[in-house]
Amino acid sequence: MAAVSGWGKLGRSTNIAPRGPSAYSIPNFLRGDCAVSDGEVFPVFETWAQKAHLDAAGYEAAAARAKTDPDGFWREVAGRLDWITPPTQIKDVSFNKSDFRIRWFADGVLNVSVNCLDRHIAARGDQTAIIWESDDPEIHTTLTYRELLAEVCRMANVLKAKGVRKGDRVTIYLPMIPAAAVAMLACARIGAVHSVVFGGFSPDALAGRIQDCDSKVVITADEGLRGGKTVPLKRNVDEALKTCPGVTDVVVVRRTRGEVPMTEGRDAFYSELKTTVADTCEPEPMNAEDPLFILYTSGSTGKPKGVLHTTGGYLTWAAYTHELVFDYRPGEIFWCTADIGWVTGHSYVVYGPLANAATSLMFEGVPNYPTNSRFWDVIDKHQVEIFYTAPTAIRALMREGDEPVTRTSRKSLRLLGSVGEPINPEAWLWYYRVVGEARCPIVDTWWQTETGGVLMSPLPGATHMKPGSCTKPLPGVQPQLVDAEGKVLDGAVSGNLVITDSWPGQMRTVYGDHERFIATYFTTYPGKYFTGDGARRDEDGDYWITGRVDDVINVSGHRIGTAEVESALVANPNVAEAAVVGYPHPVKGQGIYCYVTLNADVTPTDILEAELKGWVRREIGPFAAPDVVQFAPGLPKTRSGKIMRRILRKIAEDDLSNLGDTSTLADPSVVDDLVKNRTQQS
Ligand code: 6R9
Repeated sequence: MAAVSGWGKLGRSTNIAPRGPSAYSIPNFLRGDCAVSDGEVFPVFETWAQKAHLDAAGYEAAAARAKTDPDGFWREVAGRLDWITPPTQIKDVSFNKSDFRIRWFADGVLNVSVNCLDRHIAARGDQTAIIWESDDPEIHTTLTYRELLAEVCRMANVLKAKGVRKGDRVTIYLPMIPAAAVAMLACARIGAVHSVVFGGFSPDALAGRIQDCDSKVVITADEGLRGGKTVPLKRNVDEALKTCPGVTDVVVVRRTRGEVPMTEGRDAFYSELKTTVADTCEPEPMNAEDPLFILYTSGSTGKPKGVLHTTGGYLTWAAYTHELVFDYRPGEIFWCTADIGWVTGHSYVVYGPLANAATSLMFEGVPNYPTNSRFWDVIDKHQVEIFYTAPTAIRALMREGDEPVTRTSRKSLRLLGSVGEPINPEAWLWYYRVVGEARCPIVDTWWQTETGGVLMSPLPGATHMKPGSCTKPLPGVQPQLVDAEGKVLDGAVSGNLVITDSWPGQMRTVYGDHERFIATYFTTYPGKYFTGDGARRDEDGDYWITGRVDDVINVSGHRIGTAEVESALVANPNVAEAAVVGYPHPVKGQGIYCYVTLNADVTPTDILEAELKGWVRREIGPFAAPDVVQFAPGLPKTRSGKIMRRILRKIAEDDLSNLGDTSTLADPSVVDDLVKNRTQQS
């Protein structure tokens, strides 16, 4: 059946109900308390302490100043950008409901594309801004800052010719090709607000995102190419637009040159449009608090949230953290493997690196194509110095043994990074010893779509490393652990992670639903930003993220709301009810475990199981395909009808000795059935 306004039928609508730390569904191997204990500390390399932007004393001083002289500190941080009008108002924030506001640098005026491009031209116009490594290892291209600026101006002029004006939303549905960065920067140049939708999302998911922010223009490609397989992007757009009557124009970038249908009067090829426009374009002066982009992310309710970031604070934070965390120097070759469809791609493929005059490597392919040496071959080919990827990729490659790594040189590498999910100590140590040959520090960076950039990470010249710990907050970031009732927890303890004060890169609202923004993030613990994550703090004050405490699961570093998967499942005509939980998965971190109750007249079969997995793939996207579907004649419910997810999580985790109190269930016998028929995970 057709989903409601493209979002999938909305299932539960609950506020985040934090579980106590004891209820975390975190596998033991991710807890940090297995074979490698917190005892294992890797001190700062002496050479790094000497040359890094911040050493330990510098870090302490910056953190202290951010507390005692916040305006002076943040003014200085923002001073790294070129402002048309430098801000005189620095921080204007209240997390309290009565006078809630988050404003940074509010009277400042600037343009993001100027900061990422124009200002580098005089000294670095001929430096490579983007190295594009294609899916095919034989093909790569480079764009200098001068070339990138001209291309951005052309795209900006094309958008203007399509009627796009300051404040209008533009949806970008592109593969990892330079045009993706060009499209983002072109929007920034003319003050349009981009919404990048990951190319792995289904037409239905794309439609929901287009409708929610009411984009009139969509930028896409004929097809994507990953691991030798094509992705039908334009066809997906055509499908999505059947329910998006507001879209007037589709700009199609040619990637594979595959045959795609073009709708007369709506669709046009970028290669033709760009010959009709100039390669210069006046940048739009933007207020610091004008929106820069919207990025949809999963929460604990069915409908993804349009996380809105603004101009001055976001760029300040992306640039500052990129320099500090990676100890970045202009001209170094930086590779973040994230797709631009996720926040990591926004902040550390495009905005942070380009604001800092980096050479940013953009990779179209996948880690295991054509061989398991691909990452390391690319590092050698382009002499990459800083490499930033996700634990799931590290775990997958680790399984293939050391040889695909050790047969490459990797001599250019000097720093490694990890992001997206907790990294288990085994994977950390393999990354450290085999990939980095014990000579590259690892920065385990904890952050979120909502935070704009890194909030906690070791700094290579300042902080010791512990496998599995994101260690300390960056200067100006104030984490706190609280219990389920909001009591502040001190010392070495586990709890729910909140941030007590703002930082410039913080999201400003949920697009179109400010109430939801406040309800989601600031009411569970009034006056504090609730991250949705649980964490442990050890005796040294180092933080260990234990994972989500809400109904969000993290599959290969992709955030998926269990409610989204449930909504997709119940939209299937055979399904009466569904409950979805995460369970430990050796490569993906978490896998998707679905309990499905079928309609009375439907017989459970292997074919139906496969059909439901395929159904979710199509409804949301391939990355959300269930790992396990268990048919359940009944779900464990309280007498008031609430599904007891705690029990479902325990069964999925195969932790049967610890099902807890089932006496409050309306029908305790359903649990026996679920346990008896528990599906063995692959
Ligand atoms: C940047 C990004 C955010 C969620 C976050 C947390 C998990 C991210 C992590 C980490 C442990 C790290 N997460 N980095 N957990 N250690 N270094 O991933 O944004 O897609 O919004 O996901 O990812 O659970 O809350 P996003």
